[in-house]
Amino acid sequence: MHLSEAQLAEFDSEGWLFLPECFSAEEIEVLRAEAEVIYASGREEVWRESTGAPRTAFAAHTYNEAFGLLGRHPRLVEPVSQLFGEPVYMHQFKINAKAPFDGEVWQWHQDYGTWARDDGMPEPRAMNIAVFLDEVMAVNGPLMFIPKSHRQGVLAAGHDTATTSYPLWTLDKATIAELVEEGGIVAPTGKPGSVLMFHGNLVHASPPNITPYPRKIVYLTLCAVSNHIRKPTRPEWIAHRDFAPIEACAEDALERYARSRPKVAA
Ligand SMILES: O=C(O)CCC(=O)C(=O)O
Repeated sequence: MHLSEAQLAEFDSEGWLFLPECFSAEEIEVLRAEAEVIYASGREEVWRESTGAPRTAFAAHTYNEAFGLLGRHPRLVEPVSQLFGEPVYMHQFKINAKAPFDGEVWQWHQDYGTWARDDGMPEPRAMNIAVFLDEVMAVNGPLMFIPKSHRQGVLAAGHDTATTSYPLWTLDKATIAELVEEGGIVAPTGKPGSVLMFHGNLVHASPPNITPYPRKIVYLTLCAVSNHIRKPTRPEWIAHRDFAPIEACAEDALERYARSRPKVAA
């Protein structure tokens, strides 16, 4: 998938891009079913909320065939390589659950703040490209972005290890109020299969999900190969050490896998 000049200009100006319904219902259905199996497993890579509900599952592309294909999918890998002008490797891979009723907040933060401080990533030449596995609605804990905030560079942050089970470098209220004054807040919503990509310095958050509606999103954190991390402090399954360029799978690989595999009970 190739980004147009207009999309590149929009990304540069706003810091994010929404690409509606890039994956078919058949491709998404297999990923959704596999995600539930992973959440129900006792794997150490599945991080939980204080209630025990799943919060995120790391590194599923390394042990699950369907997510392995998604992690190499040309619809995700190509636009990010295009933006960076070089091949990319997988820095992090996670399936965030934002579970019905129990999905907790993700505080205001910049992703690159964590990649730089915790992983020793030299430059913000990495970004999340996310695939909606469920419909993302205004009410079920959508991602919220402060448009244009990626132009601020790395902002001062504090290491919050208390608010949720997942430590994060978060921004203070005064900084958020100032940025919102300028850029406002947007919360992109859309059908399963839609894709969101956003700059590593774009300030974002998501509120708790107190509804019965699920809101699973898969995040591929793709990093320019020359920008690989230098000083990792987190486990390999959170900040990967395999800096080999991703070789994209065939355009229809996930679709063929979905058609060939036996049904997984959700
Ligand atoms: O999935 C979410 O709601 C937020 C995830 C997020 O902010 C992140 O991965 O940096």
